Amino acid sequence: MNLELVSFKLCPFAQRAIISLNRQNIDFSMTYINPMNPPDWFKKISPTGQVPLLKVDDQVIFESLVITEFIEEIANHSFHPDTAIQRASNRSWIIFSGDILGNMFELITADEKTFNTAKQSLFEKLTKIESIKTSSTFFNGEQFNMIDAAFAPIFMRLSWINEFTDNALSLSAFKRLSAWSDAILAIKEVQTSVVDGLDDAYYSNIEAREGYLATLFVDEDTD
Ligand SMILES: N[C@@H](CCC(=O)N[C@@H](CS)C(=O)NCC(=O)O)C(=O)O
Repeated sequence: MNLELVSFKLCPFAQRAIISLNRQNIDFSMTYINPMNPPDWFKKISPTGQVPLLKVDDQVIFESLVITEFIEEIANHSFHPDTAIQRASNRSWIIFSGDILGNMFELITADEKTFNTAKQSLFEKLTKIESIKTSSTFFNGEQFNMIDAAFAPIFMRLSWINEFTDNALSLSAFKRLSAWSDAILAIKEVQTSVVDGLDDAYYSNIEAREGYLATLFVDEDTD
């Protein structure tokens, strides 16, 4: 089976699939396209115009949750919990985490007022997750699962934003989420799921959007 993942370099949804593929030791090729000028072949095969897309031989699947579920199904062992109810609950929280990424897209582009609204919405969601997160290392226990891969891009971007600013989105009030974030960001497949220098690209991307967040950057040139 030939797998080709199509994405933008900065796409957090694709990062979930990259982590899952690497964690499962599944061979795939990566094709990055320019979000500002997607090629015609992409427009032809993408029903939504969004990435990630996974080309599987001559078929195309889309939606990161579906792609990561597919990866689970073709892998030799599962990084999803054993029971149907736990798997369903994980999927619910994975979909919820997509809304967190929505808040984060807003945060990086917004003026001060919208930034504060998006931050409040983000922190309300984090509070809900903090309240259901147990003291285990990862979401379901001591094993890194698919749901941990889904949250990895969120924690990675939050940690970058906190580095670029004086902890504008600090997780310190969330003890369990902070420990969970540390555990996820220490995983090799998470660290290698982005191209080198993506933190600098993220910095430049936020700077170029000239929103309120860029004004919070501490005066340190990352170039
Ligand atoms: N629900 C989708 C969201 C994917 C998504 O929002 N992708 C962004 C890039 S990270 C995108 O393609 N944006 C371009 C657009 O919406 O036109 C998933 O989980 O795969």
